[in-house]
Amino acid sequence: MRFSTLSVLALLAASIPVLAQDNPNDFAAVDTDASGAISWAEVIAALPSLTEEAFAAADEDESGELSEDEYLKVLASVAP
Ligand SMILES: [Ca+2]
Repeated sequence: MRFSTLSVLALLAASIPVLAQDNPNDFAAVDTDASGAISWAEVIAALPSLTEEAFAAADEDESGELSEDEYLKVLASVAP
């Protein structure tokens, strides 16, 4: 009994960071400060392989951040 409880706890602990990073499709989850736009720091946390060039290209209004529409285009561009 004790072993199984520890196993469940270990599984939960191991899966939490994966869930946080494995959810790039959720705009609200990526916008960690809830500003309504995705900054470079926020986008890199969700999509570590994204280049600054791709970020700048997606930032169509050159606000320095990505709106939800702009972010969805980034997601489409990195999708397999
Ligand atoms: Ca933000």
